[in-house]
Amino acid sequence: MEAHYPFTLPPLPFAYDALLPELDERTMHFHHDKHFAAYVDNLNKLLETHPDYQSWSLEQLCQRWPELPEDIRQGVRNNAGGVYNHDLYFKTLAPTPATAPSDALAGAVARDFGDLSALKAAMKAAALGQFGSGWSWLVSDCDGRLSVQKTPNQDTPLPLCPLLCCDVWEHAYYLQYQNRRADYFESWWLLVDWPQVSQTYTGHLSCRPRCPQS
Ligand code: MN3
Repeated sequence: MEAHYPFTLPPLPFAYDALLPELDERTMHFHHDKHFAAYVDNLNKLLETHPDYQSWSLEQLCQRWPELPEDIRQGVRNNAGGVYNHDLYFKTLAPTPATAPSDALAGAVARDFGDLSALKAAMKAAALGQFGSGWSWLVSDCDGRLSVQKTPNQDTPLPLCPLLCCDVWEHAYYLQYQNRRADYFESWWLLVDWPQVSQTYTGHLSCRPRCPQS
């Protein structure tokens, strides 16, 4: 993702039919080319007329939207979040067969959840417990402690470090799964790119860009 305005839509990192049978081509086209693209376009349109904020990074926009002028505040909150969340969502999906977390991440999962199936159960409970549209997250704090969160709409869990997210907006699954959010979650879980999630975790631990200096 670009550091600041103008933001660009990252290409889907795999073929549109690469996630079959778990996620179908039509869902990928609508989700990436229409929904994700719209968040990018809308965010750019909002910032186009506000040059003072064009140097803000995506993460700054996601966290500091309450400081913005009233006419773009809610729009930036929704669309910067939409860009941030979808960037991570597509980046952490992989067409390859199930892979495992790195030793570092697996150790943290064991410490903070017990095992991977307990983490899955926690993320599933967050996904199904999110009323209406939103997200289920695996996040790390500054000390590398993991937790699961849910956020409504396009809110992010920043400044906690997001490692993995499941989009539970109906647009993420309705074409293929209709109202069966639990079935969609089970399929999504099979597609998690654990090497990518592990790399984000390791990178977070080595630079901890969001931690206050102690
Ligand atoms: Mn979505």
